[in-house]
Amino acid sequence: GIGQQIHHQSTAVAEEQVDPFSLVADELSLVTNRLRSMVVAKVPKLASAAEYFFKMGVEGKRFRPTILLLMATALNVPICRSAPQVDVDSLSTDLRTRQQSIAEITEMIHVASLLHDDVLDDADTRRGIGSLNFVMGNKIAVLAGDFLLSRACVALASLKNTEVVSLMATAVKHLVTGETMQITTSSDERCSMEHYMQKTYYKTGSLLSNSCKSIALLAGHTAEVSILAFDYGKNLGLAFQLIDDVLDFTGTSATLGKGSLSDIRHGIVTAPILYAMEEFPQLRTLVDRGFDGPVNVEIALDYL
Ligand code: GRG
Repeated sequence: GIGQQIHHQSTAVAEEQVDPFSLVADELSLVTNRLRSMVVAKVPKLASAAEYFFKMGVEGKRFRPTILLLMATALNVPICRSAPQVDVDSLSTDLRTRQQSIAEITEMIHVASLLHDDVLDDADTRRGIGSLNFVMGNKIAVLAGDFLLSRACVALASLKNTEVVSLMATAVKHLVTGETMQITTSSDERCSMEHYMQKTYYKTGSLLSNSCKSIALLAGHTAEVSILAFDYGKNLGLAFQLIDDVLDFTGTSATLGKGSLSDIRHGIVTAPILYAMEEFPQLRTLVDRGFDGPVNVEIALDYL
């Protein structure tokens, strides 16, 4: 009876096609506006550089803050009967503001990593416009990334929660670790799925897993619930990167906001290549050469 009722209700919701993102659309605008105000700097060049990626129309998908706001909506209720309950009456706007701060911190760390990544890759396009390094030069792009990280640190400190500070600092460490793994690997390592998944967790999974866990901890949930939030973020991050890696082959500059085939052009081995290699071992020779040269890229694409 109850099961059927729940099924009936959930089908009704599915039929209405509620867009989960619309649930937090207003709050997302608030977070975006706060981000713009947080990156104001005294030195004009630094201010305009930092603002560059939070400008109206070039904010990116804001996937991470959206997921974190939805996570807060899902978790700010008592959800586990056997575990100590979250005191709903004590759930104040203060909690929600603190969780919005996690969304802002996460986006600032993410954007800082994009700014540095584009310098490392010498990329000329990001979010459909010129990358900051292309527009203002490498030095300003590196400093703008550092500035965003420092703003994230200040916001993190004001939450006065050492566990959350530690989680978010771990995510930054993992971003740096993942990127280092990507640029320093031997050919054997690059051909292992295990290595790919580890690197992918560091580069994309860790920021989401640790920020999702932070949302749960701020809501006062038990370790058990916060681990579930962590796993959700981790798996979503891994799925996001796997899809991103496929889109690098199938997308266009217009849909990606940057050039396609950028991984293969940089000699980066992603899941589609690893799967294709199982069927076509000849691909290994091209991987060993780092796909250098347009002819090798074309040959590799034939196998995909
Ligand atoms: C300064 C924190 C810091 C790190 C330095 C360069 C570096 C070390 C790490 C780079 C990590 C990196 C670029 C990971 C890829 C993450 C990723 C999936 C980016 C694309 O995210 P989207 O599609 O981008 O959400 P938008 O533009 O929509 O925000």
